[in-house]
Amino acid sequence: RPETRPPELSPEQLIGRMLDAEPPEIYLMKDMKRPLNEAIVMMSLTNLADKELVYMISWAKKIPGFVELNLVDQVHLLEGCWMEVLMIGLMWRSVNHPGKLIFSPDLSLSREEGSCVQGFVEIFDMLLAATSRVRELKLQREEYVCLKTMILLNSSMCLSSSEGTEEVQSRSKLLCLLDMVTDALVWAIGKTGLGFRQQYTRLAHLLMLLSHIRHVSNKGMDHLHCMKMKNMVPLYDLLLEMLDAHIMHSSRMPRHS
Ligand code: AOE
Repeated sequence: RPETRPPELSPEQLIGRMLDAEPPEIYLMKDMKRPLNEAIVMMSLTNLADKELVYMISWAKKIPGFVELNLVDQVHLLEGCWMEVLMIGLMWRSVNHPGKLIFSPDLSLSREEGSCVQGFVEIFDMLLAATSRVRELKLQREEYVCLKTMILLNSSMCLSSSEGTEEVQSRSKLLCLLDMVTDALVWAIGKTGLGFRQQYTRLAHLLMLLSHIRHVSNKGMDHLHCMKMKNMVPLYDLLLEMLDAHIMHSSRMPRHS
């Protein structure tokens, strides 16, 4: 495979760039009146996700090499990973608050508060369990940004892509980027001062987290589709339009939903 990596970007520098790309904290600026009901919680979560998705697009564009991929690949990657990226962010924010999910600094929910939304407790418990695992592993910020970028870059790995020269080039760029992020993660783990054996078992544990996150994300998507049927997520289509315009300049991709 051709080496397209800019030699000046060391693992340490790549991590620096990923740390710089981190999205800001989002405040809802609404005094959450309690007790919460289903409509208030879902409206707040949708509102939050709207804002986060806009930041997510800017985040992805700041990942070195992402904007050099072809546009169709950029869209597929974001489409394939947005819920997982939201969820790993949520786990990261919640890691020091056992039993709670910190959706934003002004919207944290306990399991009981979550249970007012139909079908939410199941997802909630999976998110809490995954967050506990993150806590046990004592995930470091440097490792976290690597994992999040891996979620993005890996999200359409098993989608068959066309065989045109541009597609093949973009695909090999993508694989090269993923290798760079892997090197960065290995470097970050190496910094923790663990022995060799513990370093690669840690690498395995961190990567195994990603399969849980994919699982919870799939469950969350199912749940979201149920909610949409109930007309609880009114901004969904609006947001889709906005994102299409944002990502694609000239809209020529088939819209799903
Ligand atoms: C998790 C983390 C977080 O920061 C916010 C949210 C808010 C909603 C939560 C979810 C979460 C956790 C799982 C929940 C879900 C509601 C139901 C589910 C609790 O069980 C998610 C709110 C989602 C709002 C709809 C957004 C539609 C986005 C469409 C995106 C898309 O199709 N494209 C093409 C754009 C992707 C580019 C970024």
